[in-house]
Amino acid sequence: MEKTLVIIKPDGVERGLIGEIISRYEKKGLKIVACKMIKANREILEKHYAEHKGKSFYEDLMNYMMGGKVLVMVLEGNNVIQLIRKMHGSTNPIDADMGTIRGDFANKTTENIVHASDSKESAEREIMIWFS
Ligand code: FUP
Repeated sequence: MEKTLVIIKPDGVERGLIGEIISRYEKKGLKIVACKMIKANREILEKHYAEHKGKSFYEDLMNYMMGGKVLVMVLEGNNVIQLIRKMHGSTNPIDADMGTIRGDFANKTTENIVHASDSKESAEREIMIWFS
């Protein structure tokens, strides 16, 4: 069964949106097969966001992700990678459709509440980073 890595980012945790977000996954029939709440350090985030190193938003992104606890999960289900990306909505909340998590709850690209793997390769890599 397909798996993906999901992170509820510090603003989602701080704002008390964990229950709301997880309930959407569960209602969609997706299964949480691993879950932990941690304060991410720079080392793990550098691995996770390696593709963005050097970009203009990289430091802001790192600081934001280190600014509070995150809830990291592995979700399992049919086509879970694409489904979760659809449920999260576009990276920039201005482009995210209403009814998606970012469309409903976010107003900034940096603080966009959730992360999900974008391909099978990313999912495998990210699950190894956070749950090895
Ligand atoms: P996503 O796959 O939707 O999480 O988006 P990306 O991998 O492109 O970006 C990762 C994170 O970097 C985003 F969630 C927010 C941040 N980001 C910015 O702050 N500004 C940008 O222009 C692009 C991304």
